[in-house]
Order: sequence, then C-alpha cells, then structure tokens
Amino acid sequence: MNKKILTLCIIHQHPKILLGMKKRGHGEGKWNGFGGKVEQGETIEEAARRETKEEAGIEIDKMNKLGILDFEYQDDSGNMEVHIFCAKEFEGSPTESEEMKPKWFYIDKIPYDQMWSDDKYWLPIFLDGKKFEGKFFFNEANEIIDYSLLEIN
Ligand code: 6U4
Repeated sequence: MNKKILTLCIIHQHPKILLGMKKRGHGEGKWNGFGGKVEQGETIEEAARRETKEEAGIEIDKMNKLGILDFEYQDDSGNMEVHIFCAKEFEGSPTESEEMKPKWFYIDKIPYDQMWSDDKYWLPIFLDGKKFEGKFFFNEANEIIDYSLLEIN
C-alpha cells in the first residue's frame, strides 16, 4: 500500500500546548495537533502551515521539525509518514473550524486518554525539544500492537 506523507503541528508556548479536537475523519473525537496530507506541488513545511491555518485559523512563521513517525493501520488509512513540527510563535487567534476545535492545555494536564495512544510515548520527548523517529503498528481497533521509538541527538 502507498505511504501517505502527512504533517502534524503542535504549538508549544510553555507551560501550555495548543491542541485541537478533531471533529471529523481519521482520529475523530481525539485531541491532536493540526495537520493533514501534503498536497502535490507543496513542500512538507508549506503543508504544515496550510493545514494549521485551515484547521485553527493561525499563521505560523518559524517552526522546527522534531519528529518523523510511521504509522501502519489495518483499516483504509493504510501507511502514513507523519512529520511532526513544533512552533512557538503564531499570528492570529486560534479559531474553531469545520475540522478542529482548538484548546490550550497545561503540559501537566495533557488529555492522553483522549488522544492517539502513541502520543504518550513521543510527546514527552517533543516537549523537551528533542528529536525523535519511530514506527507504530496498530490493529483493527487502532490499538498499538508493536512500536519502536528512538530519540535522536
Ligand atoms: P482530508 O480529509 O484530506 O482533509 P486531512 O485533514 O488532510 O484529510 P487527515 O485528517 O487524515 O488529513 O490527517 C490525519 C492527521 O492525524 C494528521 O495530522 C496526522 C495525524 N495522525 C494520524 N495518525 C496519528 C497518530 N497515530 N498519532 C498522532 N497523530 C496522528 O498523534
């Protein structure tokens, strides 16, 4: 199956992060960063900016790629390569869209039980500003059946 390239962008303004409640599609009902598929003719960074603007109404200038994760799903989602960005500054105010409802969370109150189950493994590394790469395999119920995760110096 073809591997899709996607982005995921989390705004980190210590001691808070901005997440969005996904209102439809893959990951509906979960808190997640902003992002989606990279479209033809755009770079991965351009896609990360576009998706964050579309989903949360904010413009990101500088961002830092901290992680690349492969996700293998058993359902129609197939295989994804997700590029994970951290941004500290943005313009505009976070606004609800058709796809996402944004909300700030203190980093000691991150709602891991309402997020993708892989997030509790890599988000602490992300919050330390460290780089990582890994791979997560999900079963049909979207539970993790195997994974590998490496912090990169
Ligand atoms: P369309 O329907 O084309 O708008 P699009 O919004 O572009 O889709 P979508 O919603 O399928 O793409 O993107 C899925 C989002 O979820 C991406 O930001 C990647 C992210 N994602 C997928 N699996 C994840 C996982 N296991 N853990 C995680 N984020 C995941 O934290």
